[in-house]
Amino acid sequence: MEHYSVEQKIQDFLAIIEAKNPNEPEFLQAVKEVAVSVIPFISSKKEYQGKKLLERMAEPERIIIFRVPWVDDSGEIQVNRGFRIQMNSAIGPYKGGIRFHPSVNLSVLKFLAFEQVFKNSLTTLPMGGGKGGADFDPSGKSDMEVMRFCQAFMTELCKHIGPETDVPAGDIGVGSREIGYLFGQYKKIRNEFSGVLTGKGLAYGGSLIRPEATGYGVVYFAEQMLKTIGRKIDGKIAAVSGFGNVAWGVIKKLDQLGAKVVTISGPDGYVYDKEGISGEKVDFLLELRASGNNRAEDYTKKYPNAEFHAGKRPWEVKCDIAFPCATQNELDLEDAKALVSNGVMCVCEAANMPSTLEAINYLLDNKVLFSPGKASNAGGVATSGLEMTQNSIRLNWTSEEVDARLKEIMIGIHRVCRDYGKEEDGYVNYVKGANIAGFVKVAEAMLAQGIV
Ligand code: NDP
Ligand code: 2IT
Repeated sequence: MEHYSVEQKIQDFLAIIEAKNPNEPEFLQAVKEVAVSVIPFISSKKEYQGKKLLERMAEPERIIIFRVPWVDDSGEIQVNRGFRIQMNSAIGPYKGGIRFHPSVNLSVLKFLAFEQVFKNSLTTLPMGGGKGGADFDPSGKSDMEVMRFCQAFMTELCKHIGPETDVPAGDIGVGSREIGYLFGQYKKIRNEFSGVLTGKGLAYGGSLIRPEATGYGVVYFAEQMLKTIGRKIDGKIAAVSGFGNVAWGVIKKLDQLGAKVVTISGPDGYVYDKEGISGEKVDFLLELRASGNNRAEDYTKKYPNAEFHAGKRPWEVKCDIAFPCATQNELDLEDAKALVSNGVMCVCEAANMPSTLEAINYLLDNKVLFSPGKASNAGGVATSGLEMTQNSIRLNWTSEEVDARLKEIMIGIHRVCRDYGKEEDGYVNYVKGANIAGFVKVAEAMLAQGIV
């Protein structure tokens, strides 16, 4: 055994995960990224050895898959597939978003639930990890179709969640409208008004700043990263992808802090606005998203000085700081090379796993400041945690109070990532730092609770 190298341990571990989870490329990608950082750490700690901690973390505690039948506006019956992955409850009730998108499948939700466990641990709040969703495509659906779908989805999901068990929230395709319909149906069936969901409207238990929180948190994190090299957000050129909830929050805060945001993107291509997306243009992003067209190109109808690049990603534009805010694997090796050759200093992930493993390794090798989503986008779920606290104490905090707590949490996450991720030459590997720091709290709780 003494010649059993760490490299070999990683290979053997991944071979088992791969055999157990065939046809799940996104899940394997997420596990691999964590294993490469965490297995060497486990090997260096006697108390963690032989406990199968990572093996246990990579196996969901429970997966619920269910039929979601509903009737569309033309009277036709539609059948979708619903999921909830209850990944790990060692440090608190399962917590994580719900995604409605045609690309949703078991692999995508398992990768998201796995990431969520580490992310929630990093927030320091008592939240386990989970994720759910459906292969429902909200684009082009009427408001009443979305309502009927949400009701059908919750009719089954409500048997498996609760404020002390599992607390879902929004994600791609699930915003305040959907959370409202989901909450209404839960309350009707369970006859219980509780903090079972976060991202709720202000009138029924929501928290101020939750809509902005993911994006604001990302920029607070980027501020801390830049500070380590003596730089500021002010005056920087920023490239952003997506134009959804997270992209909006990122752009709003970057604009406030004096950066010039020059891109947004959608599934159709990207927009380059050399004058900068600021002021009323930031508010227009909300309208653009609410239109349900999913076309970034529509921005140029309102602001004709901006250019649209069909079928392309924004990473070819020269920028100082880059924020992928759309979806998984939207920044690959070629994109990473383009960013580096254009002199990017910081790539801060806002979406979940937007960069491929090859892209991450290239950015790390080139000593770019790079932060994984599980660290830099944790402000969304952290503020969900603050919403749960306000629901429990039956009080509402002011925007200033929530924002101050969010900022403090992001600074704390940055600090632990730096502490665990600092390399001999002083470069901070935030991927390693986030994985190890996120792992430790969950591991300690699991060890204390026995083999369950
Ligand atoms: P939104 O639904 O508001 O926006 C998502 C954007 O990404 C849309 O423009 C969407 O367009 C686009 N998109 C989605 N899937 C694809 C795809 N396969 N290819 C190209 N574009 C795509 O979602 P959010 O802003 O909430 O989420 C964005 C990212 O941030 C996701 O990775 C999410 O998991 C992550 N995140 C969200 C948090 C939150 O609090 N909301 C918290 C932390 C992370 P379209 O619908 O047309 O595909
Ligand atoms: O990916 C995420 O962290 C989210 N979609 C937010 C989850 C939450 O429970 O607020």
